[in-house]
Amino acid sequence: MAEIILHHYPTSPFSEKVRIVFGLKNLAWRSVEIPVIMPKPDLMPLTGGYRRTPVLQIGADIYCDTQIILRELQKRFPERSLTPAGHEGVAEALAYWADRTLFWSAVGIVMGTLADTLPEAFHKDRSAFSGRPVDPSRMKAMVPVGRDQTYAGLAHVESMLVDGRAFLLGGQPSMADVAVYNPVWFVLKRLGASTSPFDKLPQVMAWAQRMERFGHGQPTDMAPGEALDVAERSEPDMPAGVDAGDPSGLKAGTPVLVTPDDTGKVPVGGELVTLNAYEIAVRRADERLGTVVVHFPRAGFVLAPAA
Ligand SMILES: N[C@@H](CCC(=O)N[C@@H](CS)C(=O)NCC(=O)O)C(=O)O
Repeated sequence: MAEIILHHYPTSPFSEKVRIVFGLKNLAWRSVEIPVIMPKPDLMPLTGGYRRTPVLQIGADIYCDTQIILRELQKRFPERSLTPAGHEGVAEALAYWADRTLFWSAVGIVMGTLADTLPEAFHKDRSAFSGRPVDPSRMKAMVPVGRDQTYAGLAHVESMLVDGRAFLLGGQPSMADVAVYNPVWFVLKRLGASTSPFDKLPQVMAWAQRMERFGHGQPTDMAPGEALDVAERSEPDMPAGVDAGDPSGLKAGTPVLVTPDDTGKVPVGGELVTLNAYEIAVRRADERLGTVVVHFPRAGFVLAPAA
């Protein structure tokens, strides 16, 4: 199998969600550091426009969004499963809540507290990314809201752990743990362990330490150009195909656009090759790289025929 390449940057919490899975599964991987803000000229040829962080590359297959990244890692490396048998749906649903709700509350604490230290270029980039103005005074005003919502969300996690279990769904870590760890890690790394409301959540703090101990597996740096060379000389894997009974009625080979429904809403165009309840994949041709297949999760992405 081709090497696992993660395009990411150290301070990215969604990247930490993937790095901790590398640790959990004890994987060797290649690390390509990408810019924190646009432009990302060495990433765009791979994704066709998707700009968010992280992106996973395996040969000429490109995985956008941590939902599909984790699904693919789980498929290729089933040992130390992240979806405990009989609890797959609960693990996925809790992870989706953490990604889409808890995460933003934690962002409110971190970004509001650091607002005055962040450069103007960052505020401008994140305004375009989120589709609404991001300015220091608004961010600072949101800190109490972020704190309270993080408290309300993590109270559920605290109550899950209070019976002495090591991880959210039992004795082994699952998708739910790595997804909740993402925003928890973000606050603790950027602002420290005394940040409110973490002083009120002893079980969550002890659990976060258990999670941190998994580490990041074995990363080796890779230059961005080398990752592009890997894609250029690789062929994408055989796609899973389009479900005949898919509610969209779309057929394999249809030209489509795939766009995140929340942030970084840049459409990626290509020919539909995979469609099911969990995944959308498109084949696209890049002038330098040749053919690549770009994979997205179904949840949280808008799929439409290209006009
Ligand atoms: N749903 C996406 C969210 C990814 C996301 O929002 N990542 C942040 C960084 S942690 C991002 O893309 N920020 C803007 C950027 O890096 O350009 C996922 O699960 O991968």
